[in-house]
Amino acid sequence: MIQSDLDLFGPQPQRLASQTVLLPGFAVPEVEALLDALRPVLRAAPFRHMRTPGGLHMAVALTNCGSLGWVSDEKGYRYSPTDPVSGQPWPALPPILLDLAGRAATTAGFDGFVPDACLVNHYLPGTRLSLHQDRDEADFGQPIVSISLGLPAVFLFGGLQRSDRPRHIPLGHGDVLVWGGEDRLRFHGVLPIKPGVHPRLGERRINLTLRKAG
Ligand code: MD3
Ligand code: FE
Repeated sequence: MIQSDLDLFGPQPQRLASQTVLLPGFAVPEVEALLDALRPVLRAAPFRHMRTPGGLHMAVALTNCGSLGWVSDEKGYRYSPTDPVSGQPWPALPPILLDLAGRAATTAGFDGFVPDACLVNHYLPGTRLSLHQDRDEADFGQPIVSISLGLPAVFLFGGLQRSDRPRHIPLGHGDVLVWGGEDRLRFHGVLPIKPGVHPRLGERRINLTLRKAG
């Protein structure tokens, strides 16, 4: 039997909410170029577990590139032009990331997105990210673009109240998610990553979120 429903052009964009679009596999053609661009970033600014204002360490390890980077310490959460570990400016945003983020945003209906910050999250199997809002950026009118690489995750897509029951959205290698407008302040998180080995990235998930922070 000939398989007639094979989707030769890949899955189509999915609107998860009025201003949230999932672009399945959007980054797949760019993965090797993205990893090549990420390598020098991670050399200059390795992943680290930041301290929370409560004095604990985050389960997710993270780093940044761009003119601003998200940091957390005993004093709170904020964006900083320098890496607190090296004392140096964060590595520059690689052009491929800027380009991919701009094209993803345009595809999702947000034209002219020029991020100045890329937060890079590193998850091992078992790592989770609890429900939160992204509210440290200067202008909530700007969208955010997220690129998932490596092991699959279940993304928790909540509402504007912490108590709104979140939907479970599977995110795979190369998937890109774009959200803005009225969805910008939705609560969200990531369930513990299931054990596994990704053929390209091994036992890890990496998520890049591109933001206009300043
Ligand atoms: C949709 N990162 O770094 S990105 C974060 O996978 C963060 O590492 C997660 O939350 C990660 O702050 C999730 C996808 C995402 C994030 C926020 C959203 C999608 C969203 C907010 C509203 C709607
Ligand atoms: Fe977030």
